[in-house]
Amino acid sequence: DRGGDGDAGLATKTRTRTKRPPMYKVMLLNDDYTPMEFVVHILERFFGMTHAQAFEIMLTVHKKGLAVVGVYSFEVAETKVGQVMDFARRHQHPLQCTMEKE
Ligand code: TYC
Repeated sequence: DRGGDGDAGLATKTRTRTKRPPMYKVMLLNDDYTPMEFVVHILERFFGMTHAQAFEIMLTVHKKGLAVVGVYSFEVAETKVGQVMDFARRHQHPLQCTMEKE
């Protein structure tokens, strides 16, 4: 049986907690140098947004300083952050992308 009776055979119930995995917000940060169109391109390419959605989120980051661009499992969030940081670095833009537990 399951339960802490030292296997005297008494059926004591132990509750099994099913925890949802934690989710992670992926955020883009504003800066003064990365071109707006480059940010729009990133949002289309790595976050599956339409051009209109991407433009809107880019403007939010530009005006507010940052925005959440998606919420994912740890592994997916880590991959997205890596893809954005690599792509920005390859194009010599200072764009920053970070993740944070929800
Ligand atoms: N502020 C940038 C500009 O004026 C545009 C920008 C938007 C940069 C979003 C980064 O995450 C960003 N060219």
